[in-house]
Amino acid sequence: MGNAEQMRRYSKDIGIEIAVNSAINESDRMNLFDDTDIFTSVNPRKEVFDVPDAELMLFEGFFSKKESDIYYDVLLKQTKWKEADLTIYDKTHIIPRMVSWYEDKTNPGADPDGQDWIPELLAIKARVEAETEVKFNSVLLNLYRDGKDGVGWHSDRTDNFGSNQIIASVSFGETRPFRLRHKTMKDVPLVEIPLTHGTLLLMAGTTQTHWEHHIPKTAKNILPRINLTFRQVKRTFDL
Ligand SMILES: O=C(O)CCC(=O)C(=O)O
Repeated sequence: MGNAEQMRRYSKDIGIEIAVNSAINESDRMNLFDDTDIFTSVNPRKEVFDVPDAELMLFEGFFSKKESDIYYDVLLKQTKWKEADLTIYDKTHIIPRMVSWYEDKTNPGADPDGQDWIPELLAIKARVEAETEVKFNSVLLNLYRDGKDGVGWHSDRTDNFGSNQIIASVSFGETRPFRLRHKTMKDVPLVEIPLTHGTLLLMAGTTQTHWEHHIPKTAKNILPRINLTFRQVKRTFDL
């Protein structure tokens, strides 16, 4: 079974419609996630971004091509994806992507709707923890079904995550540009990072306080992308 057919089946399994571009033939499609030579290197390519008020570090090829293909397939098929909504000024909007939330049940005040960790997610978490020497207790999975899915400018909430949190972002599937802009220093250039299959991006220090990020939509006919943001959730309670 070719990738296009697999993709159609997975999309049917998880109840989403994925546009199939008839102009892309089967062999091109099978090589879609092979179009980079980063996987030929033994060690991931590491890049530290020299920008004010942020600590940003990228590991391209953090997961090998083989690992990335397996995790992509498993997460696409086995995740209980759901639509989420966002209320702004009393108006509720469906957000253009699907999500799934996992959190340690032992975390005080843990979201009761959190899914149960699956072995593959625990394995990804362990690799990220070994690299960062940080323990994460939760992860948000985002599924961008096609170019119509994206995420608008925002920074990750710091109220129940604690300040100066570290966020470890892992991407599988279609490469999408991840854009960052400084919230107040308008002369600081926009940063654009293509998040390729198997990439790990670390955002630490005051990144969330001073910067916003987004994934733009695109009219291009593209395949799905899965993003995982590992977090350290510390919930606060009114006693
Ligand atoms: O998909 C991404 O790389 C970013 C996801 C994101 O911004 C978020 O989960 O808050």
